[in-house]
Amino acid sequence: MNFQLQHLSTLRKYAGIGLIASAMGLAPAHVANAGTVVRTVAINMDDTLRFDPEQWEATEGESLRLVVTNSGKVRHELVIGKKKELAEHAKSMRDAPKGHHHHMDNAVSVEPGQAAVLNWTFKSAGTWGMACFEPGHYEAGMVGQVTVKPKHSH
Ligand SMILES: [Cu+2]
Repeated sequence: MNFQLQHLSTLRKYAGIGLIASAMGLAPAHVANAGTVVRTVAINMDDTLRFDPEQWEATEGESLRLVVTNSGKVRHELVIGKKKELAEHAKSMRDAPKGHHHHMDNAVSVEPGQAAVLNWTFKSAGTWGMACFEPGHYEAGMVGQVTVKPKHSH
């Protein structure tokens, strides 16, 4: 096994742990309490051009605090949107590569070795995506998926 493969399999292992931690993080939402429950989700980005976890789950309307860490040596970003919106954004960036700047509440750009927080609430259930639009990263597969479950009605 060469180093690259070994490194990737280690990352997969961590991704699994991340998913378990993420599922466990759902527990406080079931505690009856006044006030808003905010769930923290840790997401790592690195120069293998992957998000860790690559897939996670959320609930419609849930208040999330995404702690996004860049453990790589180049800048990465996390942009959240519906898959179609992300694909359209990727296309518009290829058409106008100099237009790479976000001033949106669904994106956070993180310098190497830094972490940033994105407060986010999924407004509808369904399949959402994560993407990095640093040049070439989306095309190289720096994308992820968030499955958003409908809010329970009481
Ligand atoms: Cu990236």
